[in-house]
Amino acid sequence: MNTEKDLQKQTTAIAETKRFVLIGIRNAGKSSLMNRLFEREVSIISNTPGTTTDPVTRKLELGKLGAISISDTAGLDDSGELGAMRTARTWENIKAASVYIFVTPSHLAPSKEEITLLEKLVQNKKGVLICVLTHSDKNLHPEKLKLTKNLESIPVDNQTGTGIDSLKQVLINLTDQLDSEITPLEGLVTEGDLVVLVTPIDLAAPRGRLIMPQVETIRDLLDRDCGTLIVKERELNQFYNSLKIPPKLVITDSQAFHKVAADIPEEQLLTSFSILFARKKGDLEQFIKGIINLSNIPDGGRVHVMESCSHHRQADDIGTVKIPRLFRQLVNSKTRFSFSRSLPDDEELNSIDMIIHCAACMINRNKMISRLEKFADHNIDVTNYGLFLGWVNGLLPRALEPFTDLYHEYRDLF
Ligand SMILES: Nc1nc2c(ncn2[C@@H]2O[C@H](COP(=O)(O)OP(=O)(O)OP(=O)(O)O)[C@@H](O)[C@H]2O)c(=O)[nH]1
Ligand code: SF4
Ligand SMILES: [Mg+2]
Repeated sequence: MNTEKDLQKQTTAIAETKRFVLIGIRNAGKSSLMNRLFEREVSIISNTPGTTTDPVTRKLELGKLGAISISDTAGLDDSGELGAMRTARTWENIKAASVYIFVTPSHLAPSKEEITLLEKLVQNKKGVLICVLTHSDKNLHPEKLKLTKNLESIPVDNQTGTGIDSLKQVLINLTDQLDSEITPLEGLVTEGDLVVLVTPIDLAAPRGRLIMPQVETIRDLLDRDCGTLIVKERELNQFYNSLKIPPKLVITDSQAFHKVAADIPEEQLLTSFSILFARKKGDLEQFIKGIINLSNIPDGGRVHVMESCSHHRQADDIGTVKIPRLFRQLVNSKTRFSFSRSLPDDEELNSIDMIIHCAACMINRNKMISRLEKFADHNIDVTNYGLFLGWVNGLLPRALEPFTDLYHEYRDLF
């Protein structure tokens, strides 16, 4: 029989877990450590350097820390063209992680790649850095001691498993240090509130289930002891008018904004799932500034539409069809469009004027924030689907009204 914990482990998506990454040079013992942590064979181990080529990510339930995900990665000293691609993927994993576990063999002098890696990780103040000294049955190399003496270091012997319990305890003790992503309705509702959710069931809706932002929002409302009415946009007016308690908030799919706004009173607080996720996963303020700067797009400028997963595209797909059409109609008819599901490289970013991003429900906040920082480094304005569709439907600043501070700061700029 499944315990409640087992069920939680099975149902927590990797995007919602705190992410840990095992990093180091080839043959440092990363995959051996991964298997020790999971107590089973998750990664392939061999004494041939470069055994792990693609990151391997698995979920693990770790005491009061709850569900975490751990990624085993390719060695950062991999060489050649393929090696560079693997190293780039390892860095993507590092950027998405909250905890970096630097794995290094005790008995060997530090390599130049290890020294560079540690310098970069120490500079990057976002994550927690932990050092695991493998081959702990051998003497610690004096240079390795020098390199790691200021880090929290745990000696581990992967052959016997000595030190693994201490490492797990150190990880569990990080619970209070780790920032967890806010829930969709954090600060927006209180116990006893009624919230109306409008979820169109159209061709784009997956068969027989709801999409992740809707599911997470419903769960959050239940956790907060709120009442929920879930309707399609067609039934909204009828049910809304029969309510005895005025809803605290109406949350709609961005694509139904126009109809929903027409069917509820003007004073009713209204926002979208996508705007809730813009705040949860990224930086709502940066997305608002992106909308305010829409008119800066030059003739012939390039807008890049980015998504975070490979969902099936429909004929009238929001990212590749609707947004470009609306943008050309309402902002600038001469705009060029491009699309991707992964981060464009630096050279490509230099030719992009604006990014419109999906709600990013399938990636974690750290990953989205690292994307946003990259866009800011390249001076690229960015917004998200929900804010863009809110603006298109004349619902900005109204759809920001539930976020009181931002609303007061920006309402006069629309
Ligand atoms: N004696 C000893 N051997 C270890 C230890 N950790 C790993 N090894 C051995 O070192 C070799 C490399 O281990 P892996 O776990 O595959 O190393 P890795 O860091 O994943 O290597 P790549 O995937 O190539 O980057 C294997 O032969 C392991 O059995 C350890 O703590 N002690
Ligand atoms: S990650 Fe983006 S594209 Fe994928 S389902 Fe979520 S919002 Fe849609
Ligand atoms: Mg490996």
